[in-house]
Amino acid sequence: MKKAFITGVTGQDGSYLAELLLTKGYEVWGLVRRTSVFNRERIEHIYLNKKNENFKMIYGDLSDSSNLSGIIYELEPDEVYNLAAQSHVGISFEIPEYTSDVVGTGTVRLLDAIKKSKKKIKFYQASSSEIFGKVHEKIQSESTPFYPRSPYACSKAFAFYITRNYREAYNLFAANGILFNHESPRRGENFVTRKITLSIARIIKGLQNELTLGNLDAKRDWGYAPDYVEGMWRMLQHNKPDDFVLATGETHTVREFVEKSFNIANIDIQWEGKGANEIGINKSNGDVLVKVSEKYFRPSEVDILQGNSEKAKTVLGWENKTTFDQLIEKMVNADIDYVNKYNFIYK
Ligand code: NAP
Ligand code: F7E
Repeated sequence: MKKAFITGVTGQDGSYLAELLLTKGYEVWGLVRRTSVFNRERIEHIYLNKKNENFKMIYGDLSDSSNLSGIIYELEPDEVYNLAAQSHVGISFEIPEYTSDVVGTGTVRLLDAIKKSKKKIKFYQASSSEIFGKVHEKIQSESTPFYPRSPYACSKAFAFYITRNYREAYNLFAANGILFNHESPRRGENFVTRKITLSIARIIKGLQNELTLGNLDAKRDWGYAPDYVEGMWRMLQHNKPDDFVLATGETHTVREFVEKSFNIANIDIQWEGKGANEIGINKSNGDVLVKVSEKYFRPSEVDILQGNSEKAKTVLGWENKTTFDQLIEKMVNADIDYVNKYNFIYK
């Protein structure tokens, strides 16, 4: 039985990856942080009632090197997936030092623990399309130069290079997955897609009046998280360690995401005004449903991302499966169900 260790198992991707590896017969160990309230909603269905004897949790933190070395020494996993991060780009401007420590130095801590192990351990690093930032090429691939635009992206660029360096210097099987945005009903509530779909569900239910956003014109290449964790696993099954882009190849504006999400709820949005004064109105009754606030603008923005995952297709046989419209439909419908079930929380 193969043993995998996942950092960030309580996050969106970690939860889907744990499910995938369990179906493939792995013993899965997930790193969890001590928190004053439990935050294990995304993985509870995996372990409650001893449903999966092969799923185990272990306390730790990417800021604690002795803890990480101890875990690697004790577990001797076959594969390590480093998904833990302070992953919010906007918030990284407010907590840059902490973000660099966890996202950047945290990766070296883990790599160094693996380097010292007697066992040949394969390592996956959750790299990000944010490293392309102010893009040098219209469509970004593994060969596109980096131009990071936030403390988060600068830290991910460092983590990318240190992963490659440990691969070359110490012959580690260490792979970088440069993943473009991927979303799901498990996406954190303060990322733009989930903020939109959850707000729409609350608006329909009468629990919220309007949705306030930042830059409506930013463009992203949005995929579906369960498709992407399959690509992570494939990277570690390949015969040599390498770096791969995973993306849909399409790009859409935040504005488009808003319009299509409201459409699922049979609401047509009409835009009026410009910049911070722009509003989105319900065409049928004139209600203001969307507002813009400068509070959500970033000090330096990534205007557009669009990925080319041809290499992952050719070498790993990985392809994006879920369309933009299917993703939106899944997220809006899941949030409508969620709010119907738990609406008392928001009253
Ligand atoms: P997420 O939902 O924000 O999950 C982040 C995970 O990291 C959570 O389990 C969190 O634990 C954990 N974590 C945060 N700080 C930690 C620390 N100091 N020590 C240990 N664990 C810590 O992120 P995601 O969307 O699943 O993304 C997974 C990884 O892929 C991240 O590294 C992210 O930067 C990267 N990435 C994501 C995307 C995307 O579009 N989703 C694209 C490219 C790259 P708590 O639950 O305790 O907070
Ligand atoms: O923003 C704009 C915002 O926070 C997307 C992380 O998983 O993907 C994610 O980073 C865009 C940006 O994701 C709001 O300015 C407008 O242009 O959903 P986001 P992100 O910054 O692209 C990458 C690949 C990662 O690696 C990261 O870990 O939407 N936007 N209005 C807004 N964004 C937010 N959060 N909230 C708004 O109200």
